[in-house]
Amino acid sequence: MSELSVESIKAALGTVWVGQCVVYYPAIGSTNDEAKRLAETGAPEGTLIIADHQTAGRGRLERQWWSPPGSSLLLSLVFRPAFLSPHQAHRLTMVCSLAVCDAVAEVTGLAAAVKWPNDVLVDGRKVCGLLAELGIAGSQLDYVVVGIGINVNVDFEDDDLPVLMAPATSLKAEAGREVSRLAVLAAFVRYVEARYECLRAGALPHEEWQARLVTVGQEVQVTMPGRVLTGLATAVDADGALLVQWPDGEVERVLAGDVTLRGDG
Ligand code: BT5
Repeated sequence: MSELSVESIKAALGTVWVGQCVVYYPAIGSTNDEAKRLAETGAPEGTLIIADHQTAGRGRLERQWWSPPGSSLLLSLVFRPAFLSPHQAHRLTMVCSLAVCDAVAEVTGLAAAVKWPNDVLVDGRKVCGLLAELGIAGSQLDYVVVGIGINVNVDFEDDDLPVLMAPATSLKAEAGREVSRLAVLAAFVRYVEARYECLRAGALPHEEWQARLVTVGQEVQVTMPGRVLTGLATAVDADGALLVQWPDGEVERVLAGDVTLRGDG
């Protein structure tokens, strides 16, 4: 029996506005697609779209997000951050990935880290991916949908695992016990709300985010359209761009593209 339902989610959440409007699906293509559809038809800020199973879960660049039914947290949140401009939208990914780290620590005691730009790792393996998608009206943000997939009780050994780009793990595998998806969800949503209120009040999350980034201080291979370069990741800036120093000493802001840590395989 699934532990997720609108009733169980509403009973578990102690937030003021994040998740107060909940849309739950036993199965759906992608919660991000549904969140964007709802955002475009006026869904209020904080709307939570959550599913037990996704048949077309997406990562960046149309990559697949894989999850066995009933094993994961698969959700999207609708934000309407009128106080941010489009190039500042990555701040929401920072807020949400820090909230994932907070929730993982609170519920399991595990220490989570972040891999630029949108992964959460436990013990060096990917436990969560985030996918932010923007709705822009004119030159302003109409909405930002942040999709979050957390491997809560995924059995990577037992399940019919596809080929993944990097090592993956689940909270169950790392904690050595089943983990309540509702407990992780409730903690996550509470931390998102608190962190978003700080962002709205003008506090920037990038220094705390940088302290959590495994990427900073590492040699990274940067794959950008038409070129692959290796350099040293030295910091992130307020908008979440990675500052990479090339061998000739020049520093470049890397915004898009893929960063591979040396030794990722
Ligand atoms: C991401 O993309 O990591 C963002 C994933 C976001 C998924 C959520 S689920 C709820 C919402 N609805 C959606 O449709 N999406 C969001 P990216 O950095 O591009 O990484 C994708 C890559 O991660 C894939 O190509 C695989 O190699 C790997 N991957 C797929 N499923 C995984 C899993 N369960 N655990 C770890 N790695 C996985």
